[in-house]
Amino acid sequence: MEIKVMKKILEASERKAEEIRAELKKRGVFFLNLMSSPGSGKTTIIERTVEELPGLKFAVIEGDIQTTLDAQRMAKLGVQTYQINTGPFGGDCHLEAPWIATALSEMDLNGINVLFVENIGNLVCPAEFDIGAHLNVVVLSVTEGEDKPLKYPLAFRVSGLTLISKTDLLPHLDISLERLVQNIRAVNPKMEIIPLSAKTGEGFQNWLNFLQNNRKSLIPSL
Ligand SMILES: Nc1nc2c(ncn2[C@@H]2O[C@H](COP(=O)(O)OP(=O)(O)O)[C@@H](O)[C@H]2O)c(=O)[nH]1
Ligand SMILES: [Mg+2]
Repeated sequence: MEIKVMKKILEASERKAEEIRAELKKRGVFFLNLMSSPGSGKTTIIERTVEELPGLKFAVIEGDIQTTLDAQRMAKLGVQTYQINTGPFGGDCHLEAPWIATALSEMDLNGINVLFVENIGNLVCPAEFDIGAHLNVVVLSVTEGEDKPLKYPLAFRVSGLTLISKTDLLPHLDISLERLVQNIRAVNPKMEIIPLSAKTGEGFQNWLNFLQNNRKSLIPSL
């Protein structure tokens, strides 16, 4: 009986994810789900992306167990932001499609081109839940070590793009970018990989181009 109920909940969540994906595509909104360990640079990447692409209108859903700190950073940029805190509801370490649907129903999506979800910081739970994004993105900073794609493979399997962040720190670390890329490809041979630094801007244009190109291929009317 319990198993039956669990299956029903998961099926409902998956159906909701499909609905979100279809609805946002119809409305011309490209939806990206950013997943990573805490502190890999997700918020900083979103901030710089918003600043570098003034021609696009962004909306952000921030997922955190506690605080509205990241939402406050977004609000400073004038970006419409919706905060989901899981702390009061048991402190879940991921977001789920029905919560995203609720957030979207309370947001004004008119004229929005790109929606970012900044998922809750960890490389485990968020990967298990389809939240209806058109693209899952892993952000992996160079300080996390070469072995993380092998240790946390699911996040890399369900994502289409890895942003290797904080490349400005490479000269200070004993990490091989080449081996890190090899490990990502060992888990997901089709993964797109863009190394970048949101601090210096190195590689950032490659990410902006990727974002624009994928938005255009998702929404053919552009
Ligand atoms: N050196 C360096 N530090 C960065 C870079 N991007 C972010 N940081 C720093 O990393 C810390 C965590 O960044 P944040 O964007 O809050 O990470 P999040 O937890 O994934 O959202 C902050 O102190 C940032 O200033 C980068 O490209 N290079
Ligand atoms: Mg953040």
